[in-house]
Amino acid sequence: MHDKMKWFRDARFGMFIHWGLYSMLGGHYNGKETPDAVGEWIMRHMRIPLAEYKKLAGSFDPVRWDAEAVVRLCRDSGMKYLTFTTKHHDGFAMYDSKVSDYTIMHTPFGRDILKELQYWCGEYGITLCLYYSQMQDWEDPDGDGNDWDFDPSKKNFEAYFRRKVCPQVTELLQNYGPIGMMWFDTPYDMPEALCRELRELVLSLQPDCIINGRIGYGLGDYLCTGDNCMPTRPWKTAWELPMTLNHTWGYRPDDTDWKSPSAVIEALSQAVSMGGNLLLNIGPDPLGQVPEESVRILREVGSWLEDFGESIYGAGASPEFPYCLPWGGFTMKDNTLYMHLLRYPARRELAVYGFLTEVRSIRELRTGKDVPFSVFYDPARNEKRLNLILPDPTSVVDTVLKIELAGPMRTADAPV
Ligand code: JFZ
Repeated sequence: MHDKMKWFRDARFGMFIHWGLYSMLGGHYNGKETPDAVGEWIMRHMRIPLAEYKKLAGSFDPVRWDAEAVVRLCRDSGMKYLTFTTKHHDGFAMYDSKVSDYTIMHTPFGRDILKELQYWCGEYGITLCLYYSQMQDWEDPDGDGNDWDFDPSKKNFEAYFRRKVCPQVTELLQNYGPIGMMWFDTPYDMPEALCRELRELVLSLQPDCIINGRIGYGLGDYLCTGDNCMPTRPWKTAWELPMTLNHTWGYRPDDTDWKSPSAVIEALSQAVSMGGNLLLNIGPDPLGQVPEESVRILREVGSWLEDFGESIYGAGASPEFPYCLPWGGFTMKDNTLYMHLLRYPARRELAVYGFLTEVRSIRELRTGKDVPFSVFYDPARNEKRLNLILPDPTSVVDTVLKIELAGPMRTADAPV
């Protein structure tokens, strides 16, 4: 059977790009700082009049933008898909939209960067996905969220939906080739009937396009966690965690509190061990450049993936163990288990309790070196455990051991 979710489950790691007019402000307007951590909400958080904010388009000229470099960074970082903000809450189209003049084509730059991304994603084998803010639109008088330029009591959301959302989503799915996924956002109290209509529209244009959970009302093909929220245990359904590298999605030069490459690798490995994906954000600056720190972090993640990617791509969660695993967690692919040693134990003998399946071999993933092991059974306690003698770590973040099983993985049930 054709499974349109397969590429998504196999990919595990994607690049989020938040880029728009807000990137030009970098969290500051008229000498004042926006009150919230995120930069892309500045128009609403500072109640910037639409007429003022729109002027930004008149000087949007990101001459350093290099779509190929960005897509290559995506590939070199080990990411398999790229989700681009085609229209964020500010309502500005970062592609050639004919629906209104509020687009990148009406800036000094005047290039359809989405076409460029489509081309380079094709060249580098990256699945192109599109973020689109369907409910909030601070430019449209009837869109949600702008209550300083427009009177909320006079809003006709359905009019905006038919005038802007449907035609733009149609353009996006007709003019840019096969799209892996539509990434909708902040559905709030959008009427369910319209959410259903939106889903139908997407599927009528591209039946294989998947839809994220933030379309609302459980109509998505997978669950989106809250931003930066990691589940506590494996979820059966497909899911994705959107994560920032600092504290903002849109560019903010004053936010230098970056996550370490180790923290990202840990999040990725944890996400996969719970059956999910990580969508990691970059926010290009007003000239179109990806902040240097972001590039540095991504490259380190990419270099870890070069050695240990086998434990991530196409892998998923293993059955749960009755005990927590203080050293890290497992990912699994068919009858192969990957042991992620995120907190390398000081003692070299390690026991995994409740490990029931027969083990064929254990090797350190990067070097292929054999890892000595034995299975221990304690009849009086009716308890089985796997004992290993750990090798020297081969990564300062996450050394991975590859465990070949004789059959499907089984673990002991937790006593109830
Ligand atoms: C939304 C946007 O408002 C934000 O600007 C950014 O694009 C982000 C990826 O998505 O923000 C959210 C949406 C949902 C949650 C948190 C922030 N949530 O469910 O916790």
